[in-house]
Amino acid sequence: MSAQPPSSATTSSAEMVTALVRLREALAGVALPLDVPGAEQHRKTRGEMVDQLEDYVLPRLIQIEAPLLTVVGGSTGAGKSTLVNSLVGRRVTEPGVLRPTTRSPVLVHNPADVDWFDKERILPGLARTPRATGDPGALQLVASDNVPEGLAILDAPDIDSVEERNRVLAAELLAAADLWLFVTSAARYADQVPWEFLKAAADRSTAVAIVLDRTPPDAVAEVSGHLARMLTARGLRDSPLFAVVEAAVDEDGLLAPEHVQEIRSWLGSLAADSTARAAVVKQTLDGAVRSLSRRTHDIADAAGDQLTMATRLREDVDRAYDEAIEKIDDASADGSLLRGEVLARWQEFVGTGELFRNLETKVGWLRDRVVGWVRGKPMQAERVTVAVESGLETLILEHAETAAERAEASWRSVQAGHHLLEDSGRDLGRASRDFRQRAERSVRDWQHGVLEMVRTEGADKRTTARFLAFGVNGLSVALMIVVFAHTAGVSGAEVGIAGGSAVVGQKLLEAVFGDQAVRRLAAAARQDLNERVTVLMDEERTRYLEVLDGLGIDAGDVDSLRAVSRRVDDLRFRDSGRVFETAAAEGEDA
Ligand SMILES: Nc1nc2c(ncn2[C@@H]2O[C@H](COP(=O)(O)OP(=O)(O)OP(=O)(O)O)[C@@H](O)[C@H]2O)c(=O)[nH]1
Ligand SMILES: [Mg+2]
Repeated sequence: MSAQPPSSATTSSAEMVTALVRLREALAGVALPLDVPGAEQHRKTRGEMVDQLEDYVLPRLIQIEAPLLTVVGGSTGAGKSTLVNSLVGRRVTEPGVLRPTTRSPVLVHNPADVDWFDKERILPGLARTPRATGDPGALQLVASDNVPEGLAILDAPDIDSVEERNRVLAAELLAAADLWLFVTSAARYADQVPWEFLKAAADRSTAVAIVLDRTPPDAVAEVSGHLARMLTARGLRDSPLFAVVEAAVDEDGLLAPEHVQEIRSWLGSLAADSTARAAVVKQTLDGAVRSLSRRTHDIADAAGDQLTMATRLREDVDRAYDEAIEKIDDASADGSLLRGEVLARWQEFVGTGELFRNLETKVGWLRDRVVGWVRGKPMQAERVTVAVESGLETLILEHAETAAERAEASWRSVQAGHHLLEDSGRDLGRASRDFRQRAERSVRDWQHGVLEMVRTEGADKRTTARFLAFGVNGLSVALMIVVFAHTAGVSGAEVGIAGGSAVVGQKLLEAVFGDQAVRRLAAAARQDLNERVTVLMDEERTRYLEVLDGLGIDAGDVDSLRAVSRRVDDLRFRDSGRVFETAAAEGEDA
């Protein structure tokens, strides 16, 4: 072939090829993993679209002069294989009594056209074979002089097969056809499945010819009249309709040539007329591209539904864990930790008795005296630390369990979340196995941090009698107690036993560091605890979020799908405008 400067037509088709390759990538790349309503259908549609782009649209666009591929499709036992054999004039594909018969597609072409049908060019998913294999993953190629150059005939499996593999393959082959030779029989022509296919063909303006096969001679007029009306009503008025009467087959299973003569000569004249052939190809190809671009918006909608569901599932998790963090923060400051062991050990440390009897009336006076009353006892300070550690751990653990349960329950309440939990293979409804250990470490680190805070704050006070009286340990447990009563309104008349205990801590610290410093230290210690709890909970939250992130749902998918579809449409409109301009220019010349 001699090199030619690219004409505007080849430039435009090159742009269209690029746009369709992008469309293929965008479709293949979009993640539709969540089981939202309609997802299964959308995944199927997406698969068919990708297949059609690879099997037919792209190869056809790149090799616009390739032979016209006629796919013979229809219901099981309609007589497709018999028809193909009769058209070719010899037994190239097995007809049969057992249904379904044809499992492996057979493509019959003129010997001169052989190069057009290798695997690199069309239907790349099917291995090529020169002989019958019965393998649905193989395409048998048969060369025959009885098939005109420029036109090939493919015998497909049944569209309504009991075998799914057959149905899927039949649909894939029809999607790769330039022309459908759709075979139905007098007995079956009103069936639903064939009409679903024909409707899809009409929607996509696929070129279709109908063969009404195996019709008793005396019923031909009536049945074909009825069928013609059905075709008209379903948007296929322009499709040629051929009737083949029920006649005996010879020992090779072939019908006498005169019975298929009409179809044969129609196909022959189509093959001979390059303009007519190009028109058929263009009709089907344009229809396929238009339909692909339209359906891309459905897939974009589906991608949007995925995103909405993923967002909802993410919010479920965030709500559960944010609430856990908030509740722990509340509970660690509203006095609720000043109970049980913590309270008992603290009281042991600071002593009770007279101090508390005087509290209500003598809060102001207390500050100066408290140091005198309370005796720092290192052993007891240590016990308070241990009690605080276990109280905090229990609090954190409880909320981690609750958050895990809540997140799981809200996922379980929708099918998409339910399946995600099943597929994750993890027990997300409980806190992580090592959570207790991590919580312990975290609480101890916090306590250590509090100790450091007190140590730093007291750097220049280390030698004062008050500081020495309680030591860093005693003052830091006091600070923890103050944190635990931070929001409890512990002052003056509101004090209860627990509050009273906190007041002692407060006064003690104030006596050493001053009011302002105590407020600052308590706020910092509380903040530090909150940060550590947040880290712990975020690690727990991540288990769920990893499941979501692993799905590959990309917020950009919706827009990129719509953008590639628009690009295809723009090129379609521009190209159809160009055809129109060319036609107009030709009109002027004439
Ligand atoms: N007498 C007669 N028998 C026919 C005719 N067409 C098909 N048959 C018989 O009907 C049976 C099925 O025909 P096939 O050509 O295998 O049908 P098919 O549509 O290819 O069937 P599948 O491959 O299963 O989808 C075979 O036994 C054929 O011999 C016909 O026009 N006349
Ligand atoms: Mg068959």
